[in-house]
Parts: sequence; C-alpha cells; structure tokens
Amino acid sequence: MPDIASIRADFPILQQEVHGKPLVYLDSTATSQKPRQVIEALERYYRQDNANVHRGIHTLAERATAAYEQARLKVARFIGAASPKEIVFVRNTTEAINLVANAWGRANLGPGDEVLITEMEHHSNIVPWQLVTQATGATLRYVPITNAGELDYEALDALLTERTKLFAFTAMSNVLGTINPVAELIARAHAVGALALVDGAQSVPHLPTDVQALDADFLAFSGHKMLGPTGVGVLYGKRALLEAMPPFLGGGEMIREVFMDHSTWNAVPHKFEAGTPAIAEAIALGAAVDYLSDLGMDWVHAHEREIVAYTWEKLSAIEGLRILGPGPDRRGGLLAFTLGDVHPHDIAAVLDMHGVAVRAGHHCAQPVHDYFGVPATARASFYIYNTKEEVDILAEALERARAMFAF
Ligand code: 7TS
Repeated sequence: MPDIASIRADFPILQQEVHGKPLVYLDSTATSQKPRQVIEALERYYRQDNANVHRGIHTLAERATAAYEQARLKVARFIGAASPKEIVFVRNTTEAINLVANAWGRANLGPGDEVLITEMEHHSNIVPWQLVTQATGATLRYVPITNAGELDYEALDALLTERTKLFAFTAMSNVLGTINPVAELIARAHAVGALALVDGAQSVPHLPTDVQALDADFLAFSGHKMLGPTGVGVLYGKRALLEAMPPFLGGGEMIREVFMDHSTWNAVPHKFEAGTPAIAEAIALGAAVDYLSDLGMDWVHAHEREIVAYTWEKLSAIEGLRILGPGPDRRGGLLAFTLGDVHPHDIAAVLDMHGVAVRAGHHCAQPVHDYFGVPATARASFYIYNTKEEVDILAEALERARAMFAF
C-alpha cells in the first residue's frame, strides 16, 4: 500500500508555505504537480541526450530518438493500446481533439451527418466540433444532462441515430466529477455505426484505462494532468482509422517524399507529428507513466474515492454550500460548489490566504454552469498526494469565508 508521506516527499513543490501556511494544493484537475522523477527526467534529457529525433545518425540523436519512442511504448502500455503506432504525441487534449475534428471530420462529415457531444463537455470538446460542423455542413447535437449531473440516457437513445457519425464525450466531467459509463456509451455509438471519441483528460490520470477493452476509436488526454510536463498530450486512435485519415498539420517529419506539386505521407503515428515534437516532455511523460504504474491505477482511484467521500461529508455540513453533480460513489476526485451567493473568486481568494489552492470560474465548461444556473463555481480537486488533513483545512477555511461574508 503506497504511503502518502513518501509520495508527498517526491513532490518538491508541496514542501512550501503560501501566506505563511503550508500549501494545500487542491487544483490538480487544472494541472497536477510533478514528482522529482519527472523533473529529473527532463533535466537528464537536457544534460545528457538533447538532440532532434528521427533525423540524425549521431549518438545523441539515436539516444534521443530511442528515449522518445520508449515513452510512446510506455504510454501505449499504460492505456492498453495494441501498438505504439496508435499513440500520437500532440500538445494536449485540446490539440488531440482538434486533430480528429480536422483530419477525420473534414474528410468524413457533410450535410445530413451529425456529431453528438454532451452538455457536460469542456470547451475543448465543443468548439472544435462547432468549427468542423460549420465548415462541412454537418449538424452538432448535445446529449442533455439531468439535475443529478448525469447524462440523460433517454434523450441519448433518441439522439444516437444512423445520422450520427461520431459521438464525442468526456469520460469524467471536470466540473460535476461524474464518471460516465464509457464502455456502454461506446457500445451504443457503435450500435448505430458511429465512431466514439473519449475525452480522457480527467479519466486517464485518475482511473485505470484499457482502450482495447473499451473498444474506443479515439482517446485524447494531456500529460500535464497526470504528473507529466506541460506541452505534451496524446491522441490514441485505432490504427486503421489513423491510417485512413489525411494529415492535420503539414511540414517536416510527417512526409515520406515531397515533390514540387505534391507530397506523400509518413507512416502513422509520424504522419500526425509535423515538425520537431516536445521531445523532453514526451520522455518525462514516460517517467510520469512509470510513477503512476508503480502506484497502480486501482490504488490511485481508490485513494481519490476515499478523499472525495470524506470531502463530500465535510463540505455538506457547511451551511449554504451547494455541491454540483452526483454523490461521492459516482464521481471522481473533485467537487465544484457554491457558497451562498459569495462569488467563487472571493471564495478562492480567501482560501488562498489559508494556503489552499482551488480554482474558481466556469472551468472552461460554460454549458454545464448554464444548466445549473450559476455563472461560476469554486472547485477542489484531488490527486495522489492529497490527505484528509488537507480536507479539514479546506473545510475550516470555508467556514471562515462564510463567517467573513456573514450569512
Ligand atoms: N477536457 C477536459 C475534460 C478537461 O478537464 C480539460 C482541462 C481539457 C479537456 C483540456 O485540457 P488541455 O490540457 O488541452 O487544456 N480542464 C481544465 C480544468 O478543469 N481546469 O483547467 C483545465
């Protein structure tokens, strides 16, 4: 059983005070902190191996290429992909979804076709589909949500039809915390002949993932939310789909041959990695995957369930505090809430004075806030390094905020 004190010792950033109080970092949904193993992987690469990949034949270039490709293999194993050729390194979840919307969408969508998303999506799984449906004449539809913060399954039945070409949905909401039944949703999409794209930005860092068991067509996620550095993310795509898709960005590395009037494409995944990639970051993401694999994703999930259940209990006892989304047994490790009519930015500012870092705002998910009739929420989110003692500090600070704003 991993020991939280030794996990915390791996995170140098957590050993500091903010406003004279120990830092309580409750904003891992925005970005996670990084263990020394990841920081060291970045540093080691720049100290020893830095060279461009897939180009040189000198020793450093070979080392850099081998480490970069090794990271791809680690990521493939981590999510249960059949082959590392199905792993495309991109910048983040946003870029992964834009890649599919542009490369697959522009080639496969037209008038009469529908793309189905949900009302609980992050803007990065909404806007690319708005752009591509507008450009191709296809129609964008939304699965509504319920008061309980779940998808409306009856409405889903009516919305998934033979016109649906792609169903793109989040595996876990970054506001409601809802864990969606990914395998079932994919099966329903496949039953009408649609492809399924899973936004795994919040699930891959926190839950075990097996793309083959899920039968996912595409899965998008970000390195920086799973202990890795910023600047690197992943698009998983079934090999046959990636092979059939035209490129997204053009340039070096993604080509086989370039003539004056046309070019031919490199094999996947390189066809989708135009230009010099985030080499150090991808290698460090490999170190992050090692760290999470050593802990075991079942443990990560179980730890967060325990923390979120405890938080639910503590926060529910605060007068005037309203939590959005389902109960603790149906959610991942985050809680978004309002406190009376105190502006969430004021809540976050008071919490910060107590050393507690939470995010406030619409969390890039405006439709879900519109549904619940609130412009913004404050959100506490957890990861492997958080403890119940930190939740106690959060709850005390919230009581102070309530007293300060006198209601
Ligand atoms: N999808 C979901 C479900 C997310 O939570 C996020 C980021 C993204 C996509 C986009 O990830 P990116 O790495 O491309 O930016 N969510 C948040 C958040 O909740 N607070 O800050 C970023």
